[in-house]
Amino acid sequence: MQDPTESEPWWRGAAIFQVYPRSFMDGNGDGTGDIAGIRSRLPYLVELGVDALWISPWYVSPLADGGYDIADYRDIDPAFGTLAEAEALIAEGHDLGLRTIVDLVPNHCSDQHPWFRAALAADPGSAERALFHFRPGRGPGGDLPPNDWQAHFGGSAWQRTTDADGRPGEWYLHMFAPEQPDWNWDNPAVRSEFESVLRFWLDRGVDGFRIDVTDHLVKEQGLPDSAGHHGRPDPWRDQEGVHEIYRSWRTITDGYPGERMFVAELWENNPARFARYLRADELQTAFNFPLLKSAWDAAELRGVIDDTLSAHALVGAPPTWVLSNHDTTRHVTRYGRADTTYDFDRAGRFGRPVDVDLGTRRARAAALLTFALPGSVYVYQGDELGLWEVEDIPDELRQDPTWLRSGHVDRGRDGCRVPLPWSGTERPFGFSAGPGDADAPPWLDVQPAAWKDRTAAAESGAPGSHLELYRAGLRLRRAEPGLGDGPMGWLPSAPDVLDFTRPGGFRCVVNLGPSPVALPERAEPLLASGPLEGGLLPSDTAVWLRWEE
Ligand code: TEU
Repeated sequence: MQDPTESEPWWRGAAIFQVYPRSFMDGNGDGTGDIAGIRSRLPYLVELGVDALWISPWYVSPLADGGYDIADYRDIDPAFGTLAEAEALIAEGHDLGLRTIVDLVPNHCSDQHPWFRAALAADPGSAERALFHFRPGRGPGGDLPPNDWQAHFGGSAWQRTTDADGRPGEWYLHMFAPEQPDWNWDNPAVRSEFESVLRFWLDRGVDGFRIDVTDHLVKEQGLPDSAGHHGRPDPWRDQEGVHEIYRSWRTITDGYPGERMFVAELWENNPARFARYLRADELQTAFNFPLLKSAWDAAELRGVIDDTLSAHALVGAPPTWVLSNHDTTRHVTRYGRADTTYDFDRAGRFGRPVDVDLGTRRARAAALLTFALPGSVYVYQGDELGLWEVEDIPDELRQDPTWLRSGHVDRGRDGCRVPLPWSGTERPFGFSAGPGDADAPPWLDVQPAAWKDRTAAAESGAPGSHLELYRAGLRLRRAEPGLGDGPMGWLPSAPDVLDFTRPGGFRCVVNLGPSPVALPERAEPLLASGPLEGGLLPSDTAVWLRWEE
């Protein structure tokens, strides 16, 4: 980890913790996580050893999509607190050496956003409707959607409106839920609004922005059908015009002190297309999802790491490494299944047998792997505790719009958003710090009883716990000059083993095979994800070493 006094920007090697506010910590006993709860846990995050927080949307929202449906980009939803509390959190974080990245959702807003309400009330062809993608339907009476696009949550990407006289009217585009109308980024008024939103939060001291669905903002002119686009980008994403937006945003953030940054949410498998967003005049970093999607397999992981490093080297950007987030099945569960890969086909994997102990061992090894790789690393809340995906959620409690929109096929993402367990041996495990008995139950009241052994209190100070492994790993990562940003080099290894070095005599060896392997000679273990037995590195275990070349 480079010395903070060096000239290198902080985001090139930072460890960043994702807070999903609704499920992190409830500070007032109403059963919903909030800013008071986050503020109360800042010492916990400092002790964990992270450099920054990424806070998922905390803005005014009807929560049709967990807060990614925003009705006011410049204010905090009362369920989470107030703008003054948000400003206090940012300042308190800075006093403790923690930076704050906020979530920016520019592709769409909530259907309760005032500008969308005005668009619905306005006439076809009006300036209000030009802020979004309103189109007449096709076919007799305009009863068919304007094109064949499908929403990511299922169903058509178009919702028909009803005119003031009660007759069916135009349709509007929503690449996600109908409650999330897409902004029309060809409209200068949309561009200037978001430049204003950027400045609003930069003026309040945020250190960066996580850009939601970064590649979706600009759609192909004419909104053509997706059929027949084989080999070309989908007409709703990765269009050339999007880069001009990010060049203008980069100019804005570069005008502020303190190395303000962007991290792009970019589900882009083509490394060359991915790297174009990270050019020197665009975004500094992007989530590297191929590693998250990869199987627990040495050859596959080695390939992903090599592709990642070469794509980022093209543009001089630091890679990022992430294993889970609020959208993906927690990796303790993924790595505990026979099929350890991930993609959005959750329905096909749901309910498959999970060996939690195996998944936990592999998750521990994966943590040391990602902490040792070049670039920055993200930790999703609860990963540091070794939490697994909660799959046995009663269907009537599911709130993810994918459950409804997929026709009750995809049970969605609630399972990785269960409120965190902090203390005690009974649910809700200290999630609420309110007046005690009067506390309301958590908004998603499905914490497994077995989480009593994975609360922060149970693991804090417990030798060999997940939390203590994360603390030791992040502490060493910060202390090691060769970790964080910078080069790495593979060493020859058995097919099931990843073995690489970082500057300063640092070496990381991960055994992904079924049998123990010999530890390297002339090497002193610094930290291991599990017990080392008689000079051997057991299966599904990682070790950090000081070695002499
Ligand atoms: O997620 C977008 C996302 O993960 C996928 O829908 C992906 O963009 C799509 O499949 C294209 O490959 C972000 C947020 O992380 C998520 O929580 C929101 O629900 C979503 O955008 C809408 O804002």
